[in-house]
Amino acid sequence: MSIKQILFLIVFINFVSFGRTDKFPDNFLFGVATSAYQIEGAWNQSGKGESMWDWFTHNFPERIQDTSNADIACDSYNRYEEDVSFLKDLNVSFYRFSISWPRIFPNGQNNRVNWEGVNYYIAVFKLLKEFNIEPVVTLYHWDLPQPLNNLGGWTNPLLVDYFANYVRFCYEQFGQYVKYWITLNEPQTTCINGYSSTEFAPGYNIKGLGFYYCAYVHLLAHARAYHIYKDEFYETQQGKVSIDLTMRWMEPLNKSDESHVLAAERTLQFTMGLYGHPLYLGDWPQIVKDNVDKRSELQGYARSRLPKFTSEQIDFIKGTNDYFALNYYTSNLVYPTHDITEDLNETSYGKDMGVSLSIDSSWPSSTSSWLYNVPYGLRSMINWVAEQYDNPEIFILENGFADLHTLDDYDRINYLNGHLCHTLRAINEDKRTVIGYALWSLMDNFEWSDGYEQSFGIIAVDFSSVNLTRTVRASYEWYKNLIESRTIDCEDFE
Ligand code: GBH
Repeated sequence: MSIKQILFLIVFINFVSFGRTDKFPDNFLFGVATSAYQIEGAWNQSGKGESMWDWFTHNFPERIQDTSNADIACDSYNRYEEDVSFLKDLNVSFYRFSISWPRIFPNGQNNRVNWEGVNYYIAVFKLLKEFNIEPVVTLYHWDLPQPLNNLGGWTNPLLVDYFANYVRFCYEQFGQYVKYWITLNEPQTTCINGYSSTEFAPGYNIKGLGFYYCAYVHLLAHARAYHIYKDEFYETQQGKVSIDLTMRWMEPLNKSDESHVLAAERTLQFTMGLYGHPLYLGDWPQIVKDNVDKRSELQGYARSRLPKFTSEQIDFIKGTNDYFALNYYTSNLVYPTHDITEDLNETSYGKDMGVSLSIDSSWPSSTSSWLYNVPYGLRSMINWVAEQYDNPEIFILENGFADLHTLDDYDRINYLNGHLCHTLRAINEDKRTVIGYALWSLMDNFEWSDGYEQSFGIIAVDFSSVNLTRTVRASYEWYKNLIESRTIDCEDFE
């Protein structure tokens, strides 16, 4: 045993036997999260159509660390009963999972419905209901039907209509089971990694344009999905609809340097604000308009690289978030690099912001290159969102830690403990409304461009075994205990 593990045990025993600690509010919701492409497998089983991630991993295996794909993944499509039994054992209040659009509409459109796929989700809903577990449902977690990707995917405004038909069908079929809907997962990630880099599907590196067009189409699609629910389903189903937004907290590299403080704020506006501002305040953030319009003009573009919303669109999008679905994993340090009138030969959103990002060498790393353990960043993020958007109800829907498949995952426990303590402080000391927390993830799964190399689960999955054996980790027991006691030891997490 390492010193760290011994220390953990002492803390753990102390925690179990004396139970003196901080307590979560009685109505605070604890849950876990997954997504369809990452866990379901059965990529072409029972009538499912091809998704853009199927296409991406099959055609560009070299873009995935271990050249793998999610053809089988955790095979949850066939093993959901086992997975739900873990949820029951954990005693979570809710389970966040996503519906696969191409499993419902194999070619993306509603002229052909795959009823086997529909029945699969109904079976999951029924089982959750039997165990009193609230489903928190993501309608889209990156698995776009490939025929729609062929039409330009998230750069094509027609996608708004196709998405509308798909979500209407989901509200009709599944709405009686669902109180919390999420329209789209992390558009920021899709638009950066998928449309401004080759890293994620579809891998279209449309520098300086993809980032904004993709955001524009996502926001319109979300607003459409929101209005459809309000106009056609809310009266009978009484649920809430939100878009899931993710952010790294941005800390000025030098807090006493005003230009660093401004650079950090600018970065927050270009990433979280790009979505939050249209949703809560109307239209793009002013700094985004100023910078992108200015640079586009200086670069000789006939029109700004930032698509304009009409005033009807601004009104249509504003006010369409019933709660603030927030994912938080990590933080960055920010410093300014250039004036936006400089470096004009390079077209990218990074140059539009005029900043560079780094990390603090004191932040503990994970095995994943981008993920550092910075718990106070979550509290800062919650406060930033609350201040910018007039105290919305915040629902943390992803937070988690990567390692290399270890069962004694004390680093993960440490990460989760710190983030939950900072969540509690945001509630108790900062008086913010945070209604719940979803741990990413219930189990190891296909981690996008990292394949199966990085594991995020509190349940380990042996991907080399025939039965895809699930084994609980130390963090699983820790989380189970936390859910039961609703208390947490926060002494070490200042
Ligand atoms: C979430 O993304 C996803 O919603 C979830 O599906 C995923 O499994 C989980 O987190 C863990 O990654 O460009 O250097 O940042 C979190 C945000 C954005 C983190 C893309 C990884 C790629 C490397 N992710 N990022 S980098």
